[in-house]
Amino acid sequence: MIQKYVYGTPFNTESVIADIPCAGQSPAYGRISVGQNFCFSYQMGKKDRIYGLGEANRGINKRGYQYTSFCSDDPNHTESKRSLYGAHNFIVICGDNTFGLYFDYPSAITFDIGYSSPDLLTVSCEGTDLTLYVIDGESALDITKQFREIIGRSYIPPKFAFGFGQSRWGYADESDFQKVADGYRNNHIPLDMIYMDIDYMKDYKDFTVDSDKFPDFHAFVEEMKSKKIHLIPIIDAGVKIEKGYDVYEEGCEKGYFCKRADGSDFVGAVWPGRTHFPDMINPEARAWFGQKYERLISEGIDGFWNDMNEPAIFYSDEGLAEVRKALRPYMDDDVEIPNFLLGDKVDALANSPEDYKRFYHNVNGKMIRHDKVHNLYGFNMTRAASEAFEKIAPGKRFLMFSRSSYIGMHRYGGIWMGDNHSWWSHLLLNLKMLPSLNMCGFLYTGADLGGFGSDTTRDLLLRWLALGVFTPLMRNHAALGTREQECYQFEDVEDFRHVIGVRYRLLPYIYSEYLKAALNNDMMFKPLAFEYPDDEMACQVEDQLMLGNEIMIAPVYTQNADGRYVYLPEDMACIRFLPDGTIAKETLHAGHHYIKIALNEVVFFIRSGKCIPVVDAAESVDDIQMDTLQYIGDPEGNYLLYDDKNL
Ligand code: MIG
Repeated sequence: MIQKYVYGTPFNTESVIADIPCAGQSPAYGRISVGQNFCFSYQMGKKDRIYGLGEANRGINKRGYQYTSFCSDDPNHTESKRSLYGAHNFIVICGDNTFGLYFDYPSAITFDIGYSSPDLLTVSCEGTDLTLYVIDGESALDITKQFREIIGRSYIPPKFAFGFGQSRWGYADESDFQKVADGYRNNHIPLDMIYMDIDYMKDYKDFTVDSDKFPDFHAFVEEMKSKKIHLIPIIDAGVKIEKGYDVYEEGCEKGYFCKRADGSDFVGAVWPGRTHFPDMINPEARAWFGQKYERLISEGIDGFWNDMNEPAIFYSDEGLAEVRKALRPYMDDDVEIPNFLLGDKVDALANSPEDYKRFYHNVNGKMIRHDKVHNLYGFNMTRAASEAFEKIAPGKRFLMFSRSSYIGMHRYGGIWMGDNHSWWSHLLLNLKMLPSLNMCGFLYTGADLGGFGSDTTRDLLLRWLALGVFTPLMRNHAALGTREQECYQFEDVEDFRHVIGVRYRLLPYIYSEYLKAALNNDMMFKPLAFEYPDDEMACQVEDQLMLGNEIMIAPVYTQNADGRYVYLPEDMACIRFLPDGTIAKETLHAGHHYIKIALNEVVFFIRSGKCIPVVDAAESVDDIQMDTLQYIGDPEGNYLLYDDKNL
């Protein structure tokens, strides 16, 4: 049962699409106080576990820390960070009382989950206009499914998007992409996508392609397609200010950019230099921006990733002027400079909360200051694209994922987990975010495998790929200046061929489970606690997940380990994809086991009585031969297979 409570006059975020009558103002759980600001408080039971918050730091059980939903471009996801790129305000309290809460509020909102006081949950925000949904149900999973139902069906990508993709910030011209294509194809490592980061554009102008780097882009896209490789360009939020650049000129003319209080177009610097931000929250501007994707689609492009849409701002005109002024007195040789003053002032320019108060959205003629609806920007950029796709090519599925998001965006695209590092801890963080994201409707997701920032190592990449084998978005991506981490750059390439090959062998399973999760408002990845709520041991597990209805995954996430401890909540078959292409199966009893897992093996567990489909390895999704399909696991098991031939 879902009850809706409305405080003040909330902004319509369109995250919930079901019509639910208002139940008043006093929910059955917790206490509400609305005065200067809004606060929900609830006394947690000693053993209550708190799930949710989508893309957030720390554990699957979120208890013990404080998180703020405020979409942030922060490339250092250390444990102390409280905000990442998304704002996903759904949690489930699981324990003495089990219920769900969704705070539909588009600005900064803080979840103090036993941080200030161990048993106290508070959710508070500065504004007092919001909608709260309280969900009762039989279990955490049941509550989650009810929530998923009111926010609408999750995005379904085209089938090729379940293949493996290679990306790197720095690929610039045809020869760079050709090298990657050859590196994979010549080494027979499977590949379906190569991602185009910002350098394909002409001076970082959205929807342009640099013709010096790509003399005949259309032909190049087709040539890649003939090799069964899809090129997936990035689109950034900011539109370069440049006379003669039509997107800029049209946007100015039609008033489709975010404006300052005085009505002039707000200026923020990003990669192209000074830019304007399309007013994604204004429906007309959104339709206009979305239509621009058609240019690349007409060149044969069928997938995109939307970046910098928190929106990230390096600095604004106003911010820069202030800093220049503040630093001027210290420019003479003989002036003493207070400790850190220079660096701090300059650092504070980027993504400054002050800048988010400097521009406005035009929503049906009403000017809304950006900070009040900040968390909706990335959502609506992706919605712009997706709604345009439907007009440009009705019924066709496009690959689309975004960096920033709000609940509701899951209907339009997926997300990637942003700028992680080549750290073992981020492999585990990747795992932990999967079920939380699924709770909020984000099914098409994954992290930069191998790690984006810092230098990766061969073993980290292999272990990370062995998790990535299971994530719908399976992409290796790295930052400019880091060690090259395409799979063919490392010794014993056959290990990479094998591990990624396992993804293709499991593709019918991954695809089927994805579709089932999307069509049934189910989670593809679940914490063990959701599947075995009465097993106290299972409820503690933070480094294994249930995938679909049949399997459990338990990847290795520590360096130099030859395996790991795994908890089996029931008897299961341990399945081992060996590098020689054979599949070993060993039945294990419920309980704890040390499982040896070599760097070049992929291991997972099938629940008793269940079986899953497996095919032969292939070098692209299109090359998968369905007539090689067999089932592994319990020979008595039944499996419902979903397939779409040409999507
Ligand atoms: O300020 O386009 O998260 O994936 O490679 C960095 C360059 C901008 C951030 C994205 C990352 C991408 C990078 N972008």
